[in-house]
Amino acid sequence: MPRRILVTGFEPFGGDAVNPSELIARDLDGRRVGGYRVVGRTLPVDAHALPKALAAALGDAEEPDAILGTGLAAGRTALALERTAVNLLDFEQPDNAGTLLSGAPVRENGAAAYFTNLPLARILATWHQAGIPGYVSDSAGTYICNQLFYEVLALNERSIPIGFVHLPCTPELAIARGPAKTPSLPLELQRRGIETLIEAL
Ligand code: PCA
Repeated sequence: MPRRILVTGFEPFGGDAVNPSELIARDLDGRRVGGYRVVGRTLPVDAHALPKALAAALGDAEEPDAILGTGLAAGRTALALERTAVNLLDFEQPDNAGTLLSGAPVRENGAAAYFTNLPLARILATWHQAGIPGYVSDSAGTYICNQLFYEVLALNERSIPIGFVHLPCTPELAIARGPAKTPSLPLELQRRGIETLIEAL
């Protein structure tokens, strides 16, 4: 039986028509990538609903052998491999349920932060060899993506590989937001970046 990797994306938020992370997670669902069978799921941009939706996705993936979260971070210039998740929810904009959290913990009495256990240097080298621009980011922010990343790292009792990638806008999103100030990469290249990362695990 191939190993299973849970790949999560997020629904659109903040006025964007689509979220590339959702499109990629959907596209990869059920596919074989590297040594893994992908279980691709979309999560809500909703701080209160997220833990339950994550539990359901983890159930679908039946104790996955790896987890890769993905989300959109408009303004990023390339694929951003996140190193750190922090125990902080401090939103600049409400989530899709209208919740605006300030200075709240992801988990009461949780560790201040967690690091990913992915092989960052190897993934970067593999990306660059494959012509995919990517870099290591030291902050996944303090919004819903950081919440997910923190939750999956906090739950990691079996020490499986867990990572998170922030994606830039697609060209379509950049055009809608104002192309003079919004960097973008084609969805196809972003998808190949996610596949290449899974192959490098
Ligand atoms: N990006 C947001 C939440 C959902 C998403 O795709 C974030 O960076 O927190």
